[in-house]
Amino acid sequence: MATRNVYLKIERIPDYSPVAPDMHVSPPIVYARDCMRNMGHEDGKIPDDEVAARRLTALIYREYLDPQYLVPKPDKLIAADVNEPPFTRRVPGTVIYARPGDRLRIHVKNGDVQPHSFHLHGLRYGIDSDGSWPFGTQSDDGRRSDEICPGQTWTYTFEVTEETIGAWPFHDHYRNIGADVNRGLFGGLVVLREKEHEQLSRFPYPPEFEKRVQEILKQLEGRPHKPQRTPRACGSGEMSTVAKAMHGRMSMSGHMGGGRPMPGQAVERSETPAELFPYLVALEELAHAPQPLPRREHLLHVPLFFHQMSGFRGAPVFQSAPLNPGGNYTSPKFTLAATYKYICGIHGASMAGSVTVQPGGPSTQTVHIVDFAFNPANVTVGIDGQVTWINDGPSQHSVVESGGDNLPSFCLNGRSFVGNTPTILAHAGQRIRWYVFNLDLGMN
Ligand SMILES: [Cu+2]
Repeated sequence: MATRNVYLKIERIPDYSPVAPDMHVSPPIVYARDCMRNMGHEDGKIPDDEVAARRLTALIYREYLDPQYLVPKPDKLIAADVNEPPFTRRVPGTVIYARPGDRLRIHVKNGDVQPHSFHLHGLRYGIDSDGSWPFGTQSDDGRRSDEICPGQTWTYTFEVTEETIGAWPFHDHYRNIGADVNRGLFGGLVVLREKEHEQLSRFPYPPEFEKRVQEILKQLEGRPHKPQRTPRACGSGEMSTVAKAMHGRMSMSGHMGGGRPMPGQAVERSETPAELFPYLVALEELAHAPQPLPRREHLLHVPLFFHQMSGFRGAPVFQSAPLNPGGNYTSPKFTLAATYKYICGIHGASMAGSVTVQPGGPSTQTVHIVDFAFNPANVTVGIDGQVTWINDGPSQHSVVESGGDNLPSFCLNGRSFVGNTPTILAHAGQRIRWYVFNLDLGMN
């Protein structure tokens, strides 16, 4: 059997909206669409408050090309999906193609702040590669197959045989599997005969790009490694809310490397070596550009995942700038029935209020801000209503919606509503093969 190594890293995608996964898009991609013009979307668009209400911190298995997890694999999930976001903002993270005769060694590194695992259906494996908690195994150094702690890695081994030709899902199987699968922590493995691999689309790297990257990776291999910080033991307590918020902000800054690990931050950010930096920047840019469609005589491979996306929403649905005395702020139009809690961004949760949006409510409401309260603290508006805050106090204040559970979304490949979901562009007469994965666990 030929051994093939696959490198997956569990990573978060902050502020992911299944109706607008990527903010930096260029035509033909247009997100926040509903081409079926469902209720509330009669103009074919999804309003801003709904785009925000569907946001969550997504989790994915991102595939890398090297054992140091430095260079992400940029290939699209569906080459012919003209709506697919780049690998940086994509759910699920990857689809792996294998062939009979492969011995797959899937190295899973946990870059999240909670433990996770990896569980694959369909292929043959030993008990050390099952990954379903609490039936895992433990290595001599204390790592577990069913509980990969933040910063740790586990290697799962699978044998690919003739009988396993087909499409198989994988997903996190640590404790609360519903919650993490519903954040995007799943993917697919497709076993194809050798000859079918020739027609798989590949990422259009510029000439010499791959060669140069491989050379740099090779040089880096010889370099002495910085001592790894001992990964924090599982069950040693959750991160504080502040540490979590700091971690979130750090990952949102989008810089590769540079930042020093913050106190309380469970995951060490691997520092991107300077030599690689321009290549990774170029890779991201290329992945944002439209890519050539597969040739007419090639079969289109279309892996499609049905699933839900639900989880914690960190990004506020509404938020003012700091308001000087006498200043005011008007919310966006609220199009969804919901209750939003908010606080003063300057003085914190001791100044709190709520906005309830319900059909039949008034179209406007005014809230007076004084030192140190919102008056009235709780207001109700109708659909398409707006709230205006006026700072009547002597101090500066602000209005920040405090987040909570998101509005759950039914998705195809991490995206919701026609116009955002996969849009397959094929040549007349071209054959399409659909691989359909049902990851809808029906748990909420
Ligand atoms: Cu205040």
